[in-house]
Formats: sequence, C-alpha cells, structure tokens
Amino acid sequence: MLRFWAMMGGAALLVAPIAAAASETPMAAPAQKQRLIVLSDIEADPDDTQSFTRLLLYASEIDLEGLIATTSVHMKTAIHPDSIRRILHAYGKVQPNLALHETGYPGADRLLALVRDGQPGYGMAMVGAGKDTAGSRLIIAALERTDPRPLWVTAWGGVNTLAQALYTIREMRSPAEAKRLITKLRVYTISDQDDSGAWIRRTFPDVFFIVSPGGYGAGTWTGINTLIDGADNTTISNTWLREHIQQGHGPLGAVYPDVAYGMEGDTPSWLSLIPNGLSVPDHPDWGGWGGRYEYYTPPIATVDPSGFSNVPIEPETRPIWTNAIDSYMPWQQREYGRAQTPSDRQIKDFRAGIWRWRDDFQNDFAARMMWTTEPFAHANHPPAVKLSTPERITVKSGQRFVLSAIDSTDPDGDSLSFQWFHYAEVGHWRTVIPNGIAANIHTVDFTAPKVTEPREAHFIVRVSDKGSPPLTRYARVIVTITP
Ligand SMILES: [Ca+2]
Ligand SMILES: [Ca+2]
Repeated sequence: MLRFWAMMGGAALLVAPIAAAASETPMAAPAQKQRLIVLSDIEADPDDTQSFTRLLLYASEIDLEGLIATTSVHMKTAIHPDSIRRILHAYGKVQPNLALHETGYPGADRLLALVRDGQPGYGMAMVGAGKDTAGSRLIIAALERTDPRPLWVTAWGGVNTLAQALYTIREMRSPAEAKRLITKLRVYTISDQDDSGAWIRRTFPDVFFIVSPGGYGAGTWTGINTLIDGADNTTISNTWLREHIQQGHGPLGAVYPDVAYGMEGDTPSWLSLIPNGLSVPDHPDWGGWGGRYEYYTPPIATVDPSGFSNVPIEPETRPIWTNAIDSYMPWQQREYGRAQTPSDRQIKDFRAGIWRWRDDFQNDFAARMMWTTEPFAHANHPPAVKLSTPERITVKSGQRFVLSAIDSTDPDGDSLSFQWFHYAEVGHWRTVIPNGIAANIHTVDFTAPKVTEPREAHFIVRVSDKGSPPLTRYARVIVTITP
C-alpha cells in the first residue's frame, strides 16, 4: 500500500483497498511468443545499436533465434558482429534485475550463442553457389526446426543473407520441401537497403513480405522518428532519451548511442511482435505498434522513386504488405471536469499507423529501462486488459451493443484510464462508428450501422495506468454486423 501511495505521488485520491493486493512477484512471460531473427548492418548508423538495446528489453516476450551482422548499401564491405556482442554483454549485467520484473529473460550466454556473420559483401553479388555463411545456415536451420510457429526475419540493413538462405533452399531441397519452409517465413525489411529484397520478392512470389519499397521518403518506418507538426514530440527528443534511457539507468542504458540521423529507424520492423493486445503479427492490416500495412502491388509512382535510396528502384512484380493510410485524431488532455476526447485535428498519413502509438511504446521502453536497475516496487508494469465481452461478436444493423473492459487490472494496483474507439481503417466498414456515450470509460455502447451485407468492424480499447511512466495495453473486439 505504501508503494502504491508513493507511485501515485502521494496524491490525495480515494483508493480502493484492492491496491494492497498488488503483486511484487515477476509478471509471467506470455505463453505464446513470436520467433525472430534479426539481420543488422550495425555500425552503418548508430541506430541499429539503439534498436538492439530496446529489443533486448523484450527478450522475455519474443523468442530471439538469431542475431546476424550484415552489410547494406550504407556499409558495403564490412560486418560488425562484435558490436552486437558488446550490447549483449551490457544486457548480461542487467538480466538478473530484469528477471525481477518478468519471467523469461534469457541469459546473455544464450543470446551470445545466436550471433552470426552474414554475407561479408554487398547485395546479390554475394549470393550464389558456395556463398553460404554462418548467418544463412542459421536461417535454414531455424526454418527446418520442428516448430509450428512462423519465423520472422527482420532486416535492419541489407537482406542478402536471407537471399542466400533462400537460394540454397531452392537449390538443395525438393520443391515441396522448399515450399513448406518458405511458407513459414515472415519478412519485414526497412526499405530496400540492398538489391536482394527485390530479388526475393521477384523470385519467391509466395514469401510473406512487409516493405515500403523505393525512396526513404515513402518509408512507413519513418513514422517512428518524424516530427509531427503541431503535436507533442517530447518522447523522441534528445532530452527525453537522455533522461529516460541513456543516463542514470545502468549499463544497458549507457550503451544507447546518441541519434545521428534518426532515432531507431529499424525498430518498426519488429515492434508489432510485442504481445500488447493490439498487434496480430499475421495481420499487418490490423495495425500495431510497428504500423499498419495493406496487401497490394504499389505503383512505382507512389514509392518516392526519385527520393533517397541508393538502391535501384524497380517496379514491384507482385503484391506485398506495404504502406496504408491511417486517420488519427490525437486525444486532447483536458483538465477540470471534462472528458478526454479526440481533438479536431486529423492526421491522415501513411506514417500515422506508427505515430499514433508512439508515446505508448516510448513510455513502455522507458519503464523497461527502469526494470534494469530498480526493484519491482520502484518501477511500473503494464496493465492487464480483460474483456468482459467476447473477442468476436455478431450484431444486427441498428442493434445497440456494449463493449466492456471493466475487469482489467494492474500488477502495481494503479488506477486505469480507458479509451474505446472504432479502428475505421481496419475491416470492411470504413465509416467511423461513434460511441453512444463518453469513450473514456471501461464500458461503452455503440449502435451498429445499417448494412446490406455482413461487414466486419474492429474496436480497440486502450487501457493506460497512471504509473510513472504511464503504460498502455490494448484489446481488440471484432464485430460482425449483419443486415
Ligand atoms: Ca540499420
Ligand atoms: Ca502499472
């Protein structure tokens, strides 16, 4: 109880006694985790080191299966696996403290054993017979492992080590076996940082592939660090990073380098693998911390073809998961007896699918960095969202329906805030369905619009605690509306 009062800043709130029941044992790691192999051109830009620092704080929630040093168009003749090991050594110093907060953090030795050299040179010139590397062999071994889950490979630089793995699979396995392995792949590349991403898409038209091809000006990933005009950009400022990540937060925070070009341009490739109740990785069109993507063949005119890229930009040959436009109205904070509501200002942009969650995932990062040095009682932990209604319901046109997250809890006993909304870009009903009453309460009612054939609408509840920093988790309800 004392801890609870301290976390509330001693504010004179009337608190239900349930707060005293707050747990101080580590939270349980999620039962189902995504598998991830990272390809990184670490040292081409300090931001790969930033992305690794953040990723290791989620090593309890994502099964890391390979950390591979690669080249890219920005660093064509060198790879730096030792730079990955350096971050892992810093992680090793804080892993015991992280384990006070959540189960499932692997020891540094286990992660050090996953570091590999990828292709030592640039692009497709380094792919072919006799060019297997430790990195490409690790990818094949991971695909061949008996595991029903998909395997994510995210490229933070060039992707030719994956191209080599696919080349070898095509040459050395039967067509049926190759198809079986390739079906397990989920690829996300941060733009095209060598010429092998386009080759993979052309040569293996069935590979699940998320990318913003073309110039970096078309990159959805830029939503992580682009300044939003007229909005509050505090959580990506250098001051915020210094205060919440870099300084005074132990050895892992200390390895987080200053921003040189842009903060963590590679992070969106894996951010949606964090199980936060919002992201469903196999549905990039449903949206998540890493952005929202739709499946189509982007015309070359839409991919910033004359923008900065350094890799030849060619027309796409088949559908891929790529840029999708979100409309987002930032919620305004209103003091003195007024409910939080969306502002009048609408941001409609292909990067908004990342922007809209940015404060949430930045605060999550800051809280986990505190986990590296603080005991459980001195740090914040995210709420556990619990729906009181099913995850899928069917209603008729004109029917009123109620969605509730009233039974949500917080491991620290924190007070919770709620936001319910219809995610209008997702599903088959694109007109915003307003809520009947205030949206910032745990139980909200909506009225189904009139449809002429069955339509699906997605509703999200965003649940934030009032800890420091405030942490947010979500739940999604898919409503099928019938005539
Ligand atoms: Ca990179
Ligand atoms: Ca909390």
